[in-house]
Amino acid sequence: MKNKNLIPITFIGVLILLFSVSCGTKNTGNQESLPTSVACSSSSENAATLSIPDGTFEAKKATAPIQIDGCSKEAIWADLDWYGLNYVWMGEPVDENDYNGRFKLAWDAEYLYVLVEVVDEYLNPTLKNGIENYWKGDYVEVFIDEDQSGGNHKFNHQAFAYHVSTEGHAIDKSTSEETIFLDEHIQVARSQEANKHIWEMAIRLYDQSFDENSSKNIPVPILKNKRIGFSIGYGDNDGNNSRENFMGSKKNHGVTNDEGYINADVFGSVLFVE
Ligand SMILES: [Ca+2]
Ligand SMILES: [Ca+2]
Ligand SMILES: [Ca+2]
Ligand SMILES: [Ca+2]
Repeated sequence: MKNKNLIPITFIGVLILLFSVSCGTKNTGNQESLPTSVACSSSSENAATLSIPDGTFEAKKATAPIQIDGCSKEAIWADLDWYGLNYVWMGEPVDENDYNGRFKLAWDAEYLYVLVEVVDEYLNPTLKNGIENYWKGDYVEVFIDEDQSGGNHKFNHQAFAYHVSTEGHAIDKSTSEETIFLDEHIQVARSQEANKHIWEMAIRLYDQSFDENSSKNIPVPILKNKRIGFSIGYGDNDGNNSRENFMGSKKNHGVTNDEGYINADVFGSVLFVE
């Protein structure tokens, strides 16, 4: 007797295989670089790229779920203009093959969503030489100050400087001055098409009561018209065992443009709008 389930199961298997080739999977760590030549970008060629010197941005409310898979297929990503991620914070000016970056922002009650598109001719694993080198790139750095209080946050959690690694970790300093993973704060997935890299992230907001030794931390819900402290940067390592460039979303980011990991006063902001 023929197995009537054979065709549907085979069909579903093919669908799963196709999906796994075209997109990455949601993860919070240990992600390898995805295959090249994936085609999962939205068509937003006509979108403008806005450079905003004082780093004040708006995030638009998502009315449909956003899947963190490194693919910008969701309709909202095609709707939004880009923000430039090209202020030189450290290093020499770059040509557009070495580096060019831009990003989009969306939100719902649970997450700030960030879509980062970076042209980078060489992607270096962030943690190749161990956790002590987490800031040496390549990585995306997301600065969040949930209550926009400003002030020192180097070894406390009233604000965060998440170093999001190529492996999918969110890294910052603990109150005991150790380097730790805060992977529950950020889901991230990447995709790559030739030298263009997409980093899609969903970020939970935590306030100063966050305790790295507790498993019972409660994220702060996001509300319309709320404004938070925010900046974003990219550390570009092209194989010379160092961060050759640090590029950012805001023209000035404090002393030598490298104060964000200590002082939330220098952050720009995001306003959550509908
Ligand atoms: Ca997606
Ligand atoms: Ca580069
Ligand atoms: Ca704060
Ligand atoms: Ca690089």
